[in-house]
Amino acid sequence: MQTDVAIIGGGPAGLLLSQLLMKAGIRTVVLERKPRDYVLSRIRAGVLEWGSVELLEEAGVGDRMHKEGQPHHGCYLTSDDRMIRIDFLEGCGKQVMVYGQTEVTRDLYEAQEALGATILHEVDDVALHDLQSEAPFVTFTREGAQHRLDCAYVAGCDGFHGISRPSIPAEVRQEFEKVYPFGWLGILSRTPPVHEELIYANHTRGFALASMRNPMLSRYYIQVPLNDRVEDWSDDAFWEELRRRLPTEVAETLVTGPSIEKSIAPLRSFVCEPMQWGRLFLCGDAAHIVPPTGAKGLNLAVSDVFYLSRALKAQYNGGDGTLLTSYGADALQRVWKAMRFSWSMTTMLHDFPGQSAFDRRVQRVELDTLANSAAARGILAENYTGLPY
Ligand code: RFL
Ligand code: PHB
Repeated sequence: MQTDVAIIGGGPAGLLLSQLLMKAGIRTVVLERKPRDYVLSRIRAGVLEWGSVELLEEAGVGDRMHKEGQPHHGCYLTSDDRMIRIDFLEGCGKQVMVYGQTEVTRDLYEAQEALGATILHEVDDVALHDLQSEAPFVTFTREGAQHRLDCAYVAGCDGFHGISRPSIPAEVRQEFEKVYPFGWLGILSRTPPVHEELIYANHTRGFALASMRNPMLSRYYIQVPLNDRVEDWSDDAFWEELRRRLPTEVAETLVTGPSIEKSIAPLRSFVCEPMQWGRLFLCGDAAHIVPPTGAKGLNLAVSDVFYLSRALKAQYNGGDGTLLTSYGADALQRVWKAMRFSWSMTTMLHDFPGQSAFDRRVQRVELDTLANSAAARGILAENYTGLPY
């Protein structure tokens, strides 16, 4: 088997890259470890920066997003009963789109099918070879048989636990990591969202987030200790705890119902440098992880794909390899800004075990600054809606 770009991983990063490259006449093969239904059953991100919206439009998957997604012009940060609105339009003239990652992935699968893409599911034992040469190749097994895929470039889009990042020799890689001492327990329920905008709630009992997917589908999260298990949390216990952490006037309007998904995600900041080695280029969670507090994970995967698709198109369409050489450096500049933002949102809004009275006062001053300074709200709005590519 032969192609131009071998893409490891059929999550949002891999599918979007394949879609943009195929539209430019560049051949791709996507290798995905899981069945398609499994990939589509993962409930993850919910907020798209406007730059992500525009790249999805360019990829030809904007129609359903514009029909079913909800543009949001602001969000709230709250602390006990105090509500601070961050007006995105006033702060930076931009907005975000609330449209679930599950829907983005589904749209991409359908668009890929329409283009006749080669997406191989349930592949195992993927291994990358000769990445420093001009003729790298990928080996894998599928349905019991061994296969070899020859290519010119490999895109590592296989998430945090994939094989691409560890294919860069350990002595070349530098990894930066911060693990947070809590997780997020999230539920999805067929209930109307408690508020028309997202609410990020700081509370002495711990952080909470009220988000949504559509007018009859809500997504809520509460901060929980790392050793809590999903089985420890009944739906009733979840709703009671969420209610306590939201401002009273909001909590009073909360509509509850059975959860249709419930899971705990740990929080971590992680960056691998470099993001490229020879002919291997890492994209998305394969190269970096952010805590979800800034809604940046999926959006960073999309901006990496922007830089890599642009570089590959320049190489294939005009023989110019400059952007490929600078891919990692270009992507990392934006990655580190999102790292800082996600870390600062996480630090400002969560209750850290053992947090001192000093730390609490500093959190309070940060929230005061947002309440009192249009400039501070502008900076938050700029980062939340997405810095320019
Ligand atoms: P993905 O989505 O993890 O996709 C990687 C794909 O690669 C496949 N794969 C392999 N395929 C072949 N061979 C191998 N050896 C392979 N190993 C792995 C996997 O099966 C998978 O299909 O990475 P991608 O495309 O970079 O996209 C990144 C986003 O998915 C991610 O940043 C966000 O979902 C992060 N994230 C969240 N971000 C937000 O902005 N808001 C959220 O609420 C939010 N919640 C989450 C999240 C990530 C989570 N993870 C990764 C545990 C909740 C969770 C639980
Ligand atoms: C979500 O809807 O899942 C969501 C929204 C915003 C975040 C994190 C998660 O910051």
